[in-house]
Amino acid sequence: MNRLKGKTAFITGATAGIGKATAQALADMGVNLILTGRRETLLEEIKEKIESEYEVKVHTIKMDVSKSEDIIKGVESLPESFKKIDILLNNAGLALGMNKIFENEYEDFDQVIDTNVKGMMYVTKAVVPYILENGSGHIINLGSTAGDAAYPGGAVYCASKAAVKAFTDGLRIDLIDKPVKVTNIKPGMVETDFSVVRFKGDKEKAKNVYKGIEALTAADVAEVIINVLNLPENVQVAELTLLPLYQADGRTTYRK
Ligand code: 8X3
Repeated sequence: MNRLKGKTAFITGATAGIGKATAQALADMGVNLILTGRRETLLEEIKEKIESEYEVKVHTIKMDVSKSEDIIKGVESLPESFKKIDILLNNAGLALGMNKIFENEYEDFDQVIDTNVKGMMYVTKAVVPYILENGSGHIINLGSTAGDAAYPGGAVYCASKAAVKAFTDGLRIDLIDKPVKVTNIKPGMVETDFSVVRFKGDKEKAKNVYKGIEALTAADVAEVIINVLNLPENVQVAELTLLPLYQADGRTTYRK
């Protein structure tokens, strides 16, 4: 059953990885999209591709989620037909470096926390009033197994994902008297350009992260998100952990 057709979703970090895969999967369900990201050309390419392949409308906003003024401007300039928002996917996020905390760069702390934590908060604050105006909706925040337990070299990233958990729970509490679902999706290993970004372009290092194990794909995570969004009205998934077969938790993998 498709309960999503005709709805509108707002996605951050839509130009790559899980954000892009979920945009495509939602379009396949007949969901109109507001795609946001920092790379305008990529946003336009994705819009064109999706509008040519699916019967949906796509609006793009070039914005950096760590800049509240970008978000306010982008959301205020939404065309009337995109103001009825049903779904918010707070997906934009990154890790930078895998050194010991005291060997990491201050700038990297800022970028990770500003994007993963403050960005999620800013976008939520800006978009929730539209969801409430619309009547009902669903907010999905991209957490991680990294938010459940820290791992070596992951202190800042893991802290940011632990914050996603606490924020998601707090938001669900704040929306208790409204017909709005709030979910924390926590994937384990997903092979996207996540590790390439983390290792600042070092593809060899990035590849090693997934050596001997078949990681999840962005499309796998997108499929789970669609299923969570498509549940009956009274079913609210608070938190969902998804792992590839040979991963047991954020720190335990079996590599062949
Ligand atoms: C990404 C999962 O294991 O690379 O959120 O930290 S991990």
